[in-house]
Order: sequence, then structure tokens, then C-alpha cells
Amino acid sequence: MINEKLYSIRMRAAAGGAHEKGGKHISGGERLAYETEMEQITGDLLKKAFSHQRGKPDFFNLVIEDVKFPVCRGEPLFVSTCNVKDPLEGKRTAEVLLCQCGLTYEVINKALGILVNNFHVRGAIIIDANTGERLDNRKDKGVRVSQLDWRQSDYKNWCVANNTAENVRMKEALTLATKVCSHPATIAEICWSDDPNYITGYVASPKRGYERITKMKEKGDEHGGRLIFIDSLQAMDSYIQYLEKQPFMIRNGGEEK
Ligand code: PML
Ligand code: MG
Repeated sequence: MINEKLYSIRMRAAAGGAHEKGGKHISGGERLAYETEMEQITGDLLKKAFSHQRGKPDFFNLVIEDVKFPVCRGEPLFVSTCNVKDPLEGKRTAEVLLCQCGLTYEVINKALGILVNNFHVRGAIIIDANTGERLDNRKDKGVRVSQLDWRQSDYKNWCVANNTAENVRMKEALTLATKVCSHPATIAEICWSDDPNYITGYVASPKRGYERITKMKEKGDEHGGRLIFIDSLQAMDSYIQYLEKQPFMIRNGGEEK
């Protein structure tokens, strides 16, 4: 497959019209695929959008573009799990983990306040790790981490090696967190899902890896989002360019494709 062209496939789906027309976000997806895989992968994304717990979309957008830059490859972050009894303990645990990444409680609280007031933002919100201020000027769109994937066969091997049950949500989140944490400006990331039935979230960092937290919200709650804390001395434009445009593939000892 080494000479085959790679494509980025991005999906977003909304209900009540397109996102930019005020529709409710239902689902999004990011994949990298060779031409021979495209039919299967676009089918998977269709299924993902039309079987989502947030509702049925009436807007579905699929963008396929050829990959323009050489693909970066990285090992998945180390994964650990914090079992918590309820969302309150989950939030406290997340704060402690973020603090262990070098953030102050003042910064953490300010940033979590921004997240809670901006659950409607579709992508990630970028936060200055020194001040807790929002740095991106993407308003309701936020920054969509794109152009990333983990080959299914590599992922299956990783699950076996790590004695972990396959979980597509975790696969996607770990892929994204690994890409985010592979940039030298990233200090930490926190995320929990907007899917009302999915309550596990995580804190990820280059320093500590991907730390799952089993309860970040109550079942039935449709609020979720993602904050990325960065060293603000780094240039924002190139950081966002990396998140959106740099192709990134997880490699866990699998064959180079
Ligand atoms: C999302 O899909 O919106 C976020 C998923 C977080 C996954 C956390 C995990 O299970 O490790
Ligand atoms: Mg989601």
C-alpha cells in the first residue's frame, strides 16, 4: 500500500439544519483512508451519524480531500483508568490530574468555567495554560482536530496487547489525544462526550498519558466538550494548523503502510 494515495474523510451531522445555520450537532468523524477503503469508511461514518444517541440528523456533510502533507506517526499514549463513584468525584479527579500536569487550580477553574458556558462549541477550545483564558478565536466552531486515524488491525492488536475490550469511542478519543499530545506546545487536554449515554471522559497529557475517568456526568446529560491547554508562548496559527491539517496515524508496532 506504500504508494497508494491517502485521503482525509471528514463527516459532520446536525439536526434542525446545518451547524452554521444553528442546527444541533449530532455527530462528527475523522478518518484517513486509501481509495480501496473509502466505501467501507464512508459507510461507517454514515452509520455513526444516523445511529447517534443525540438524535437523527437532517444535515449530513462529508468531505473527502487528498492528504497534502507527509503523515506523522506516533505510538498511542499510555492508558490508565480512574474509577470514580459519581460525576462530582470525576470532576475533582480531573482537576487533580490537570494540576499534576502543572496547571494551577485557578487556571483549571477558569477554563472549566469557559467549557461549561460553551458546551455548544463544536470543536476544541484552546486555553492558555498560564492564564486560563481562551486563545482561539473560532467562536462556536472551535478547533476541529482532523486528519487522524488508527488502522483497525493495529488497534485490534493494541487491544489484545493491553487486555482491553474494543471500544470505538475510546479508539477515536485516544487517537485524537495522541495527536494533540504529540505537539510540543500541548500541556494537557480534558474531554467528555456530548453523547447522553456515554459518561466516561479523560484527561490526557504528554507527561501522564491518557487517564480515563469513569464518570464525568450523569447519564442522560447531553453536555460535553473539549479543552486543550497550551503553552501560550507558542504561535497559535501554526498550532491550529497542526491540529486541523497535519495528517497523523497511530502506529503501535504495526507495519508501515
Ligand atoms: C466523545 O466521543 O465525544 C468523547 C469520548 C471520550 C472517550 C473516553 C474514553 O472512553 O476513554
Ligand atoms: Mg460527540
